[in-house]
Amino acid sequence: MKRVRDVIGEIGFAMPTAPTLEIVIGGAAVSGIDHDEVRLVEAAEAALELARAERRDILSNVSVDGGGIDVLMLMRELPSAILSGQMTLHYQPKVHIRRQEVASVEALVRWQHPERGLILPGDFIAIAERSGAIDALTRWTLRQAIADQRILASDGHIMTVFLNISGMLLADRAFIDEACRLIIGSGAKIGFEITETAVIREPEKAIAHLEMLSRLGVPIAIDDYGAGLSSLAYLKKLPAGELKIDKGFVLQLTSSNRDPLIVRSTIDLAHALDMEVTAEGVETPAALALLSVMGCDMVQGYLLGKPTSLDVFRNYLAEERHLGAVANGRPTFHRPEAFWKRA
Ligand code: G
Ligand code: MN
Repeated sequence: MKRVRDVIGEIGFAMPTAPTLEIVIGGAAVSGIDHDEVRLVEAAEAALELARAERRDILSNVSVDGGGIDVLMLMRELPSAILSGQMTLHYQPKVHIRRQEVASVEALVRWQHPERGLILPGDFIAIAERSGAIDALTRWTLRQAIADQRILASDGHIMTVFLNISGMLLADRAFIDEACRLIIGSGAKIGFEITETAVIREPEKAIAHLEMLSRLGVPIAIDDYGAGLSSLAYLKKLPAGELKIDKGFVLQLTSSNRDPLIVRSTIDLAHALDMEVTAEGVETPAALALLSVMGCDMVQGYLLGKPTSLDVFRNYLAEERHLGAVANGRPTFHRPEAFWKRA
């Protein structure tokens, strides 16, 4: 069935001091009919945010293949894009259910391409790994996250910023040494999210490096649990304090028969291993309520907060503190759509 939903665009208005109306358009397009609509809307919103900031129209192409992402061209452009400031970090909160507070935050890298618009990590991380640019990209990410963590701390929000680390780098001693040096040297609270697949490539080295990081006080979270080749043997061996259940099990939590059983038993398993559990992809109050009853510790997802620029995230935290003070412990994390559209 062909759906006429190939382009989702939004129109924003910006009023400069002179009483003229200025219109900017941000939009995202994908070719073909088999696509992730959530991702498309997120790309459209990010394009609009950039369109407002730069006061020009931005259209981003989020096609995975065959629709314009030229792998070779991206591979060639990536090193200079890292150096010339085209990368940005977006931040998505992890909210602690019982404590009713933002416990930590995940940094997600985005490529703000001058012609192609926003490119999401799914489209360039594999390219970066293949071309060797992943090392420079992750070093940039780490430095930026350290600087941003210091800004959050100076606002009074002392929280760990978690980065996603590729399996290739986890086995790379030079990278790990540099990461330890930067983290210890800055005193910033930085954590790493790793997938089990990342460990499977070179398990001995990866586990030894993770143990080294953990001894230095860098928290480790296992990301996308259940999505790939999850192995109980690795779960036992990894020095991780947090297990993140993949959004694939959470998005249909309240409409599926099996997902609640899988999520429930994963929460119990992680707790038995002394880990805290984060559910990714929490989009509805019903899912949040069920996870809370199941004893899940933290939640992350569009219901609590979308990935946004550092400034929007700082506003979210400032507003959270303000709303929390007047709400007497009631959950205040939900924001109306308009909140995310403010630049
Ligand atoms: O692999 P990882 O789990 O780190 O992926 C994070 C990505 O998941 C983000 O880039 C974001 O686009 C997406 N995401 C975050 N929250 C939600 C959510 O509530 N629903 C859906 N469908 N995707 C989400
Ligand atoms: Mn992650």
